[in-house]
Amino acid sequence: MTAISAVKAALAAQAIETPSWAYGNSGTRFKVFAQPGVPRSPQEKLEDAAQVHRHTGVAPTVALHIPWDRTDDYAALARFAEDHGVRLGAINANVFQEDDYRLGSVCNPDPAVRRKALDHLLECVDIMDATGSRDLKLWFADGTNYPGQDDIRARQDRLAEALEAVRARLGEDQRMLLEYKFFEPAFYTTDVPDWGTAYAHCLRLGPQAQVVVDTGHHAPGTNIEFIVALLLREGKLGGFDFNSRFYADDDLMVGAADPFQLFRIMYEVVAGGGYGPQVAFMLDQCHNIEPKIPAIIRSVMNVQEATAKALLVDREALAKAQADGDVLGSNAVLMDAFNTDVRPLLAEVREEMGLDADPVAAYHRSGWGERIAESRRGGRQAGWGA
Ligand code: LRH
Ligand code: MN
Ligand code: MN
Repeated sequence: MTAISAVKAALAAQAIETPSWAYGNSGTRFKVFAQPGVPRSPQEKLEDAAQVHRHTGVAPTVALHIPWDRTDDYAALARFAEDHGVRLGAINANVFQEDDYRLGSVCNPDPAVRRKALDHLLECVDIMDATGSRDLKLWFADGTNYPGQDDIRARQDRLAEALEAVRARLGEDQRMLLEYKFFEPAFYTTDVPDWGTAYAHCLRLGPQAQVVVDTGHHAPGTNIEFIVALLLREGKLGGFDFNSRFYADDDLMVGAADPFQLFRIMYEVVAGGGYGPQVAFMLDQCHNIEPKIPAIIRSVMNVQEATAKALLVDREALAKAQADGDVLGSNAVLMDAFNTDVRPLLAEVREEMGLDADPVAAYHRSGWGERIAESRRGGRQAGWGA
């Protein structure tokens, strides 16, 4: 049995990155409902992210999305973050919201559009240099809607060429994380539809290229923990975009749809040696009808709970049951951990970190929500649908 002190230390050291776009008015596809007090600038998003870290103690970094977080001086933005007790995390590129990208970005048949997209990706690496960010996160909306629309293999060649140009621009300590998504917005072919395609590109690109698993980007029934185990085994799991999906790419609170799946994923991370800074634990969510900051705090807590359960798995007992071919016994070991109520343990961890045992209640008591509703007028849409 893992010593409880080691479990607590591992939980206290966890780092979950929150996305800047979750703080703004954003929602994936339909109406975006405006909320009072939403940030009007990247700085205000960082102020909100700082509240999440202040109450949870495990959300020290914030991912940016360019151009949603465009600003004149990224080094100054990084200093602003630090002054507020957080740091800037992954830089998310965006080559999917301009008219030029109707037929794709880096896979577009038009070399001028490909150049424009590549220039944006390279600009994102410049931004990383200024912010001190380690990771560039790449998601491409590229694909085709109709059979025959474009040449599938030529598009892969164009993709490989752009990725190689980005890789060549990375600094020694920087990485590129390639995200896949099985459909949408393209419906016939998607240029990076699955982990296999992302893996094949990352393998060619070398050690600085890693796959990122967005938990919302799979067909129903996909065994995501298998993908996680395999990528970790190959040294190619760069990180997660955590969220929940009931149907497609819903971007709902992680752990809301299927906490058991989240536990199974975290167990593979822990068992595969991926619980550390080499795997980035990022949220990629939007909060359209629910208050945003408490929703992000809740999401962080959901990841913590799944992690605590994964850390509590009695690995020795499990290995023994597996070696004995004890099907029910090994399953019972995992289920015992999953069925443990870890909330008291996490409350203790928080108190030992000098935090309130209940981050959501502490946030509500702080009055931050009321203060920003009063002081920030005219918050703008900050992401999808912008
Ligand atoms: C695409 C995606 C990708 C984007 C983010 C806003 O669906 O998951 O990570 O950058 O949403
Ligand atoms: Mn994502
Ligand atoms: Mn997504």
